[in-house]
Amino acid sequence: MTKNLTINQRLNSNLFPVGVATSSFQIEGARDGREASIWDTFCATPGAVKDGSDGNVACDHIHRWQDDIELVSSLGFDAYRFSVSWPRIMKACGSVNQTGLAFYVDLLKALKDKGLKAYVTLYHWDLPQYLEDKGGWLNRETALAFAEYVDVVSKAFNGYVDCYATLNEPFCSAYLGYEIGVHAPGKVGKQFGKKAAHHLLLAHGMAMQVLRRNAPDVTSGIVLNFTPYYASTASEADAAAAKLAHDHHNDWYVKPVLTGCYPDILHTLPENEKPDIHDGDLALINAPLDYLGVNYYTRSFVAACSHDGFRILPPAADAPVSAMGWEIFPNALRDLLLQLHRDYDLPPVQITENGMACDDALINGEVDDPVRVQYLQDHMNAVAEAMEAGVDVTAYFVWSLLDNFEWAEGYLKRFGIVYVDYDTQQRIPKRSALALQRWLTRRKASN
Ligand code: NCW
Repeated sequence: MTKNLTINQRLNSNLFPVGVATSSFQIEGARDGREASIWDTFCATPGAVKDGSDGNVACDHIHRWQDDIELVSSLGFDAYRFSVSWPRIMKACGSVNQTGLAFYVDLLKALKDKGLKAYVTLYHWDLPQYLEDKGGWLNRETALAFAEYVDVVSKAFNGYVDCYATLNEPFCSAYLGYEIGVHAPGKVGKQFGKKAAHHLLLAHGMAMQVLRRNAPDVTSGIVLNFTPYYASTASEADAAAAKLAHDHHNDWYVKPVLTGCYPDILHTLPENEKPDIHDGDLALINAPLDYLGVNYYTRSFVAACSHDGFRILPPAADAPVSAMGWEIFPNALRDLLLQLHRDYDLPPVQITENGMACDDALINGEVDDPVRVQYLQDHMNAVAEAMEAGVDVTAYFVWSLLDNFEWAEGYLKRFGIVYVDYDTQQRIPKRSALALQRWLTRRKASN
Protein backbone atom coordinates (compact mmCIF):
# COMPACT_ATOMS: atom_id res chain seq x y z
CA MET A 1 0.00 0.00 0.00
CA THR A 2 1.20 3.49 -0.75
CA LYS A 3 1.77 5.59 2.30
CA ASN A 4 -0.82 8.26 2.97
CA LEU A 5 0.52 11.76 3.24
CA THR A 6 -0.27 13.54 6.49
CA ILE A 7 0.21 17.25 6.16
CA ASN A 8 -0.32 20.08 8.56
CA GLN A 9 -3.83 21.54 8.50
CA ARG A 10 -2.89 24.84 6.92
CA LEU A 11 -1.58 23.04 3.88
CA ASN A 12 -4.83 21.15 3.91
CA SER A 13 -6.82 24.17 2.78
CA ASN A 14 -7.79 24.40 -0.87
CA LEU A 15 -6.81 28.06 -0.73
CA PHE A 16 -3.16 26.97 -0.68
CA PRO A 17 -2.18 26.00 -4.24
CA VAL A 18 -0.20 22.80 -4.59
CA GLY A 19 1.32 22.34 -8.01
CA VAL A 20 3.87 20.53 -10.07
CA ALA A 21 6.66 22.03 -12.16
CA THR A 22 8.60 21.46 -15.40
CA SER A 23 10.85 23.48 -17.71
CA SER A 24 10.91 23.88 -21.47
CA PHE A 25 14.29 22.43 -22.47
CA GLN A 26 13.93 19.54 -20.07
CA ILE A 27 10.65 18.20 -21.50
CA GLU A 28 9.65 19.79 -24.81
CA GLY A 29 11.82 18.23 -27.52
CA ALA A 30 10.87 19.47 -31.02
CA ARG A 31 14.24 21.05 -31.63
CA ASP A 32 13.22 21.75 -35.24
CA GLY A 33 10.52 24.23 -34.19
CA ARG A 34 12.86 26.76 -32.61
CA GLU A 35 16.23 28.47 -32.70
CA ALA A 36 19.21 26.72 -31.09
CA SER A 37 19.76 27.37 -27.39
CA ILE A 38 23.01 27.26 -25.42
CA TRP A 39 21.93 23.85 -24.15
CA ASP A 40 21.81 22.40 -27.69
CA THR A 41 25.38 23.58 -28.18
CA PHE A 42 26.48 22.30 -24.77
CA CYS A 43 24.89 18.89 -25.41
CA ALA A 44 26.85 18.64 -28.66
CA THR A 45 30.11 19.23 -26.78
CA PRO A 46 31.81 15.86 -26.14
CA GLY A 47 31.87 15.00 -22.43
CA ALA A 48 29.61 17.88 -21.32
CA VAL A 49 26.51 15.76 -20.62
CA LYS A 50 27.14 12.47 -18.77
CA ASP A 51 25.17 10.16 -21.06
CA GLY A 52 25.94 12.14 -24.22
CA SER A 53 22.22 12.90 -24.64
CA ASP A 54 20.41 16.03 -25.77
CA GLY A 55 17.02 17.75 -25.66
CA ASN A 56 16.01 16.98 -29.25
CA VAL A 57 13.12 14.73 -28.18
CA ALA A 58 13.22 14.79 -24.35
CA CYS A 59 9.66 13.91 -23.16
CA ASP A 60 8.21 14.92 -26.55
CA HIS A 61 5.95 17.25 -24.59
CA ILE A 62 5.38 19.49 -27.62
CA HIS A 63 3.38 16.63 -29.17
CA ARG A 64 1.97 15.20 -25.95
CA TRP A 65 1.12 18.35 -24.00
CA GLN A 66 -2.61 17.67 -23.90
CA ASP A 67 -2.06 14.30 -22.23
CA ASP A 68 0.50 15.84 -19.87
CA ILE A 69 -1.91 18.53 -18.76
CA GLU A 70 -4.66 15.97 -18.33
CA LEU A 71 -2.22 14.12 -16.08
CA VAL A 72 -1.62 17.23 -13.94
CA SER A 73 -5.37 17.68 -13.65
CA SER A 74 -6.17 14.03 -12.92
CA LEU A 75 -3.52 13.90 -10.20
CA GLY A 76 -5.51 16.63 -8.45
CA PHE A 77 -3.01 19.51 -8.59
CA ASP A 78 -4.23 23.11 -8.43
CA ALA A 79 -1.44 24.63 -10.48
CA TYR A 80 1.11 23.90 -13.19
CA ARG A 81 4.45 25.71 -13.31
CA PHE A 82 6.22 25.57 -16.67
CA SER A 83 8.73 27.68 -18.55
CA VAL A 84 8.64 29.35 -21.95
CA SER A 85 11.48 28.64 -24.35
CA TRP A 86 12.93 32.00 -25.40
CA PRO A 87 14.43 30.48 -28.60
CA ARG A 88 10.98 29.12 -29.50
CA ILE A 89 9.57 32.66 -29.41
CA MET A 90 12.23 35.06 -30.68
CA LYS A 91 13.90 34.32 -34.00
CA ALA A 92 17.52 35.27 -34.64
CA CYS A 93 16.30 37.80 -37.23
CA GLY A 94 14.28 39.60 -34.55
CA SER A 95 10.80 38.51 -35.64
CA VAL A 96 8.43 36.46 -33.53
CA ASN A 97 7.92 32.74 -34.11
CA GLN A 98 4.10 32.76 -34.20
CA THR A 99 3.87 28.96 -34.12
CA GLY A 100 5.97 28.88 -30.98
CA LEU A 101 3.86 31.57 -29.34
CA ALA A 102 0.64 29.77 -30.32
CA PHE A 103 1.89 26.59 -28.64
CA TYR A 104 2.01 28.32 -25.26
CA VAL A 105 -1.25 30.20 -25.78
CA ASP A 106 -3.00 26.88 -26.51
CA LEU A 107 -1.39 25.37 -23.42
CA LEU A 108 -2.56 28.29 -21.28
CA LYS A 109 -6.10 28.05 -22.67
CA ALA A 110 -6.17 24.34 -21.87
CA LEU A 111 -4.99 25.01 -18.31
CA LYS A 112 -7.78 27.54 -17.87
CA ASP A 113 -10.36 25.09 -19.25
CA LYS A 114 -9.24 22.54 -16.69
CA GLY A 115 -9.29 25.04 -13.84
CA LEU A 116 -5.51 24.80 -13.34
CA LYS A 117 -3.60 27.92 -12.32
CA ALA A 118 -0.79 28.84 -14.73
CA TYR A 119 2.60 29.73 -13.21
CA VAL A 120 4.85 30.85 -16.05
CA THR A 121 8.65 31.02 -15.79
CA LEU A 122 10.15 33.26 -18.46
CA TYR A 123 13.74 31.97 -18.30
CA HIS A 124 14.77 28.50 -17.21
CA TRP A 125 18.30 28.42 -18.64
CA ASP A 126 17.69 28.02 -22.40
CA LEU A 127 19.31 31.19 -23.75
CA PRO A 128 19.15 31.55 -27.56
CA GLN A 129 22.56 30.58 -28.96
CA TYR A 130 22.51 33.66 -31.24
CA LEU A 131 22.68 35.80 -28.07
CA GLU A 132 25.46 33.68 -26.58
CA ASP A 133 27.35 34.29 -29.81
CA LYS A 134 27.38 37.98 -28.80
CA GLY A 135 28.56 37.26 -25.24
CA GLY A 136 25.40 35.85 -23.66
CA TRP A 137 24.94 36.90 -20.03
CA LEU A 138 28.35 38.59 -20.08
CA ASN A 139 26.83 41.14 -22.45
CA ARG A 140 24.56 43.80 -20.92
CA GLU A 141 22.54 43.83 -24.16
CA THR A 142 21.19 40.36 -23.30
CA ALA A 143 19.16 41.93 -20.48
CA LEU A 144 17.55 44.33 -22.98
CA ALA A 145 16.82 41.44 -25.36
CA PHE A 146 15.16 39.61 -22.47
CA ALA A 147 12.91 42.61 -21.76
CA GLU A 148 11.83 42.65 -25.44
CA TYR A 149 11.02 38.94 -25.35
CA VAL A 150 9.06 39.38 -22.11
CA ASP A 151 7.12 42.21 -23.74
CA VAL A 152 6.07 39.94 -26.63
CA VAL A 153 5.12 37.04 -24.38
CA SER A 154 3.26 39.01 -21.72
CA LYS A 155 1.15 40.77 -24.36
CA ALA A 156 0.27 37.49 -26.09
CA PHE A 157 -0.54 35.70 -22.79
CA ASN A 158 -2.81 38.48 -21.53
CA GLY A 159 -5.57 37.10 -19.32
CA TYR A 160 -4.25 33.55 -19.07
CA VAL A 161 -1.43 33.75 -16.52
CA ASP A 162 -1.82 33.61 -12.74
CA CYS A 163 1.82 34.10 -11.85
CA TYR A 164 5.05 35.08 -13.62
CA ALA A 165 8.61 34.27 -12.60
CA THR A 166 11.20 36.31 -14.47
CA LEU A 167 14.15 33.92 -13.91
CA ASN A 168 14.65 30.47 -12.47
CA GLU A 169 17.78 30.07 -10.31
CA PRO A 170 20.07 32.78 -11.74
CA PHE A 171 22.83 31.34 -9.50
CA CYS A 172 22.85 28.24 -11.71
CA SER A 173 22.97 30.25 -14.93
CA ALA A 174 25.78 32.48 -13.65
CA TYR A 175 27.90 30.22 -11.46
CA LEU A 176 27.40 26.80 -13.03
CA GLY A 177 27.26 28.23 -16.56
CA TYR A 178 29.87 31.02 -16.59
CA GLU A 179 32.17 30.37 -13.59
CA ILE A 180 32.71 26.63 -13.17
CA GLY A 181 31.41 25.64 -16.60
CA VAL A 182 29.45 22.50 -15.65
CA HIS A 183 26.30 23.92 -17.28
CA ALA A 184 25.80 25.72 -20.60
CA PRO A 185 27.50 27.69 -22.01
CA GLY A 186 30.39 25.98 -20.22
CA LYS A 187 32.54 29.08 -19.60
CA VAL A 188 35.14 28.84 -16.84
CA GLY A 189 36.65 31.74 -14.92
CA LYS A 190 36.15 33.59 -11.65
CA GLN A 191 36.09 36.81 -13.64
CA PHE A 192 32.85 35.75 -15.37
CA GLY A 193 30.45 34.58 -12.63
CA LYS A 194 29.51 37.84 -10.93
CA LYS A 195 29.36 39.75 -14.22
CA ALA A 196 26.89 37.22 -15.64
CA ALA A 197 24.92 37.29 -12.37
CA HIS A 198 24.58 41.08 -12.52
CA HIS A 199 23.23 41.02 -16.07
CA LEU A 200 20.79 38.26 -15.13
CA LEU A 201 19.55 40.31 -12.17
CA LEU A 202 19.31 43.36 -14.41
CA ALA A 203 17.25 41.31 -16.86
CA HIS A 204 14.98 40.42 -13.95
CA GLY A 205 14.56 44.11 -13.01
CA MET A 206 13.84 45.15 -16.60
CA ALA A 207 11.37 42.29 -17.02
CA MET A 208 9.55 43.34 -13.83
CA GLN A 209 8.99 46.79 -15.39
CA VAL A 210 7.54 45.19 -18.51
CA LEU A 211 5.30 42.88 -16.48
CA ARG A 212 3.97 45.76 -14.36
CA ARG A 213 3.01 47.53 -17.59
CA ASN A 214 1.59 44.56 -19.54
CA ALA A 215 0.30 42.35 -16.73
CA PRO A 216 -0.44 44.63 -13.75
CA ASP A 217 -2.85 42.16 -12.17
CA VAL A 218 -0.58 39.13 -12.40
CA THR A 219 1.49 38.04 -9.38
CA SER A 220 5.10 38.56 -10.47
CA GLY A 221 8.45 37.75 -8.90
CA ILE A 222 11.65 35.75 -9.22
CA VAL A 223 12.65 32.18 -8.34
CA LEU A 224 15.95 31.68 -6.49
CA ASN A 225 17.64 28.47 -5.35
CA PHE A 226 18.98 28.35 -1.82
CA THR A 227 21.54 25.96 -0.36
CA PRO A 228 21.75 26.58 3.40
CA TYR A 229 25.42 26.32 4.39
CA TYR A 230 26.42 24.84 7.73
CA ALA A 231 29.87 25.10 9.30
CA SER A 232 31.58 21.71 9.29
CA THR A 233 33.02 22.23 12.80
CA ALA A 234 32.44 24.59 15.72
CA SER A 235 35.57 26.58 14.80
CA GLU A 236 35.30 30.30 14.07
CA ALA A 237 37.10 29.79 10.78
CA ASP A 238 34.51 27.29 9.55
CA ALA A 239 31.63 29.52 10.71
CA ALA A 240 33.15 32.38 8.70
CA ALA A 241 33.56 30.06 5.69
CA ALA A 242 29.88 29.03 5.86
CA LYS A 243 28.87 32.71 5.96
CA LEU A 244 31.11 33.42 2.97
CA ALA A 245 29.57 30.56 0.96
CA HIS A 246 26.12 31.91 1.86
CA ASP A 247 27.11 35.43 0.73
CA HIS A 248 28.43 34.19 -2.63
CA HIS A 249 25.77 31.62 -3.51
CA ASN A 250 22.55 32.71 -1.78
CA ASP A 251 22.73 36.30 -0.59
CA TRP A 252 24.38 37.51 -3.80
CA TYR A 253 20.98 37.03 -5.44
CA VAL A 254 18.36 37.57 -2.77
CA LYS A 255 19.94 40.63 -1.14
CA PRO A 256 20.04 42.96 -4.18
CA VAL A 257 16.56 41.82 -5.22
CA LEU A 258 15.05 42.56 -1.80
CA THR A 259 17.19 45.51 -0.65
CA GLY A 260 18.94 47.05 -3.68
CA CYS A 261 22.44 46.28 -2.30
CA TYR A 262 24.91 43.51 -2.97
CA PRO A 263 26.47 41.77 0.04
CA ASP A 264 29.59 43.52 1.41
CA ILE A 265 31.85 40.91 -0.26
CA LEU A 266 31.36 43.04 -3.41
CA HIS A 267 34.05 45.37 -2.05
CA THR A 268 36.53 42.56 -1.40
CA LEU A 269 36.33 41.08 -4.90
CA PRO A 270 39.41 41.50 -7.10
CA GLU A 271 38.77 44.26 -9.69
CA ASN A 272 38.47 41.78 -12.59
CA GLU A 273 35.73 39.83 -10.78
CA LYS A 274 33.54 42.85 -10.02
CA PRO A 275 30.33 43.22 -12.01
CA ASP A 276 29.82 46.22 -14.26
CA ILE A 277 27.18 48.13 -12.26
CA HIS A 278 25.65 51.20 -13.90
CA ASP A 279 23.77 53.98 -12.08
CA GLY A 280 20.19 52.92 -11.59
CA ASP A 281 20.84 49.17 -12.00
CA LEU A 282 20.31 48.31 -8.35
CA ALA A 283 17.10 50.34 -8.19
CA LEU A 284 15.77 48.29 -11.11
CA ILE A 285 16.92 45.02 -9.55
CA ASN A 286 15.17 46.05 -6.31
CA ALA A 287 11.74 46.41 -8.01
CA PRO A 288 9.00 45.42 -5.52
CA LEU A 289 8.06 41.74 -5.80
CA ASP A 290 4.65 40.15 -5.31
CA TYR A 291 6.41 37.00 -4.13
CA LEU A 292 9.80 35.37 -3.73
CA GLY A 293 10.11 31.88 -5.23
CA VAL A 294 12.27 29.53 -3.16
CA ASN A 295 13.71 26.33 -4.65
CA TYR A 296 15.08 24.01 -2.00
CA TYR A 297 16.63 20.57 -2.35
CA THR A 298 19.50 20.17 0.12
CA ARG A 299 21.98 21.74 2.54
CA SER A 300 25.79 21.60 2.45
CA PHE A 301 28.64 21.65 4.96
CA VAL A 302 31.46 24.11 4.49
CA ALA A 303 35.06 24.25 5.70
CA ALA A 304 37.55 27.11 5.70
CA CYS A 305 40.07 26.97 2.87
CA SER A 306 43.06 29.21 2.28
CA HIS A 307 42.60 29.22 -1.50
CA ASP A 308 38.98 30.40 -1.99
CA GLY A 309 38.00 31.14 1.61
CA PHE A 310 35.50 28.26 1.68
CA ARG A 311 35.23 24.68 0.51
CA ILE A 312 31.92 22.82 0.11
CA LEU A 313 32.12 19.30 1.52
CA PRO A 314 30.27 16.18 0.38
CA PRO A 315 27.55 14.90 2.75
CA ALA A 316 28.67 12.82 5.76
CA ALA A 317 29.11 9.13 4.90
CA ASP A 318 26.08 8.13 7.00
CA ALA A 319 23.75 10.92 5.79
CA PRO A 320 20.71 9.97 3.69
CA VAL A 321 21.21 11.22 0.13
CA SER A 322 19.23 11.41 -3.12
CA ALA A 323 20.35 9.87 -6.41
CA MET A 324 22.03 13.25 -7.08
CA GLY A 325 24.16 12.66 -3.96
CA TRP A 326 22.36 15.57 -2.26
CA GLU A 327 21.74 15.17 1.48
CA ILE A 328 18.09 14.80 2.49
CA PHE A 329 17.60 17.27 5.33
CA PRO A 330 14.09 18.77 5.62
CA ASN A 331 14.77 20.90 8.71
CA ALA A 332 17.07 23.11 6.65
CA LEU A 333 14.04 24.19 4.60
CA ARG A 334 12.21 25.31 7.75
CA ASP A 335 15.33 27.06 9.04
CA LEU A 336 16.03 28.69 5.68
CA LEU A 337 12.52 30.17 5.59
CA LEU A 338 12.88 31.41 9.17
CA GLN A 339 16.28 32.93 8.41
CA LEU A 340 14.95 34.74 5.32
CA HIS A 341 12.05 35.99 7.43
CA ARG A 342 14.52 37.31 10.06
CA ASP A 343 17.00 38.82 7.60
CA TYR A 344 14.57 40.52 5.20
CA ASP A 345 11.29 42.30 4.89
CA LEU A 346 9.98 39.35 2.88
CA PRO A 347 7.16 39.39 0.36
CA PRO A 348 4.97 36.25 0.39
CA VAL A 349 7.08 33.18 -0.36
CA GLN A 350 6.26 30.37 -2.78
CA ILE A 351 8.10 27.07 -2.60
CA THR A 352 8.53 26.89 -6.36
CA GLU A 353 10.57 23.65 -6.42
CA ASN A 354 11.14 20.80 -4.01
CA GLY A 355 11.67 17.14 -4.79
CA MET A 356 14.31 14.50 -5.28
CA ALA A 357 15.92 12.20 -7.81
CA CYS A 358 15.61 8.48 -6.95
CA ASP A 359 16.88 5.32 -8.63
CA ASP A 360 13.37 4.53 -9.82
CA ALA A 361 12.64 1.26 -11.59
CA LEU A 362 9.56 0.14 -13.47
CA ILE A 363 8.63 -3.28 -12.11
CA ASN A 364 5.45 -5.08 -13.20
CA GLY A 365 4.08 -1.77 -14.50
CA GLU A 366 4.62 0.09 -11.20
CA VAL A 367 7.22 2.39 -9.72
CA ASP A 368 7.50 2.26 -5.95
CA ASP A 369 9.33 5.32 -4.61
CA PRO A 370 8.78 5.35 -0.83
CA VAL A 371 11.82 7.57 -0.21
CA ARG A 372 10.32 10.29 -2.41
CA VAL A 373 6.94 9.97 -0.62
CA GLN A 374 8.74 10.47 2.70
CA TYR A 375 10.85 13.34 1.30
CA LEU A 376 7.77 15.22 0.11
CA GLN A 377 5.87 14.62 3.33
CA ASP A 378 8.79 15.75 5.52
CA HIS A 379 9.48 18.85 3.45
CA MET A 380 5.83 19.89 3.39
CA ASN A 381 5.81 19.50 7.16
CA ALA A 382 8.93 21.70 7.33
CA VAL A 383 7.09 24.32 5.28
CA ALA A 384 4.08 24.04 7.60
CA GLU A 385 6.35 24.58 10.63
CA ALA A 386 7.78 27.72 9.07
CA MET A 387 4.24 28.92 8.39
CA GLU A 388 3.29 28.28 12.01
CA ALA A 389 6.30 30.40 13.00
CA GLY A 390 5.02 33.31 10.93
CA VAL A 391 6.45 32.91 7.42
CA ASP A 392 3.85 33.75 4.77
CA VAL A 393 4.11 30.80 2.35
CA THR A 394 1.51 30.94 -0.41
CA ALA A 395 2.16 27.93 -2.68
CA TYR A 396 4.14 24.69 -2.94
CA PHE A 397 5.35 22.99 -6.12
CA VAL A 398 6.83 19.54 -6.54
CA TRP A 399 9.77 19.23 -8.93
CA SER A 400 8.98 17.57 -11.26
CA LEU A 401 5.90 16.29 -13.09
CA LEU A 402 7.92 14.02 -15.37
CA ASP A 403 11.31 12.35 -15.42
CA ASN A 404 13.19 14.57 -17.84
CA PHE A 405 16.52 15.83 -19.21
CA GLU A 406 18.44 16.55 -16.03
CA TRP A 407 20.98 18.97 -17.59
CA ALA A 408 24.60 17.75 -17.24
CA GLU A 409 23.27 14.42 -15.89
CA GLY A 410 21.28 13.77 -19.07
CA TYR A 411 18.46 11.25 -18.62
CA LEU A 412 20.30 9.34 -15.89
CA LYS A 413 18.59 11.11 -12.99
CA ARG A 414 14.84 10.81 -12.47
CA PHE A 415 13.14 13.67 -10.57
CA GLY A 416 9.60 12.96 -11.81
CA ILE A 417 6.60 11.86 -9.81
CA VAL A 418 5.61 10.34 -13.15
CA TYR A 419 7.98 7.81 -14.72
CA VAL A 420 8.83 8.29 -18.39
CA ASP A 421 9.72 5.27 -20.48
CA TYR A 422 11.93 7.03 -23.03
CA ASP A 423 11.60 4.17 -25.57
CA THR A 424 7.82 4.47 -25.79
CA GLN A 425 7.22 7.91 -24.19
CA GLN A 426 4.72 6.19 -21.92
CA ARG A 427 3.96 8.07 -18.67
CA ILE A 428 3.51 5.92 -15.55
CA PRO A 429 2.54 7.72 -12.31
CA LYS A 430 4.88 6.59 -9.52
CA ARG A 431 3.53 5.73 -6.08
CA SER A 432 4.48 9.28 -4.98
CA ALA A 433 2.12 10.73 -7.61
CA LEU A 434 -0.65 8.40 -6.43
CA ALA A 435 -0.05 9.38 -2.79
CA LEU A 436 -0.26 13.05 -3.70
CA GLN A 437 -3.40 12.35 -5.72
CA ARG A 438 -5.08 10.71 -2.72
CA TRP A 439 -4.16 13.59 -0.45
CA LEU A 440 -5.26 16.26 -2.94
CA THR A 441 -8.54 14.46 -3.66
CA ARG A 442 -9.28 14.18 0.06
CA ARG A 443 -8.35 17.83 0.51
CA LYS A 444 -10.77 18.91 -2.25
CA ALA A 445 -13.58 16.84 -0.75
CA SER A 446 -13.11 18.20 2.76
CA ASN A 447 -13.04 21.91 1.83
S1 NCW B 1 20.27 21.09 -11.00
C1 NCW B 1 19.15 21.97 -10.20
N1 NCW B 1 17.83 21.70 -10.37
C2 NCW B 1 17.26 20.53 -10.91
C3 NCW B 1 16.77 20.85 -12.31
O1 NCW B 1 16.11 19.77 -12.90
C4 NCW B 1 15.85 22.05 -12.36
O2 NCW B 1 15.73 22.52 -13.66
C5 NCW B 1 16.38 23.15 -11.47
O3 NCW B 1 15.44 24.18 -11.36
C6 NCW B 1 16.15 20.32 -9.97
O4 NCW B 1 15.81 21.67 -9.64
C7 NCW B 1 16.80 22.58 -10.12
N2 NCW B 1 19.51 22.91 -9.36
C8 NCW B 1 20.84 23.18 -9.06
C9 NCW B 1 21.01 23.17 -7.58
C10 NCW B 1 22.25 23.82 -7.16
C11 NCW B 1 23.50 23.04 -7.40
C12 NCW B 1 24.53 23.61 -6.49
C13 NCW B 1 25.93 23.38 -6.93
C14 NCW B 1 26.82 24.09 -5.96
C15 NCW B 1 28.24 24.00 -6.26
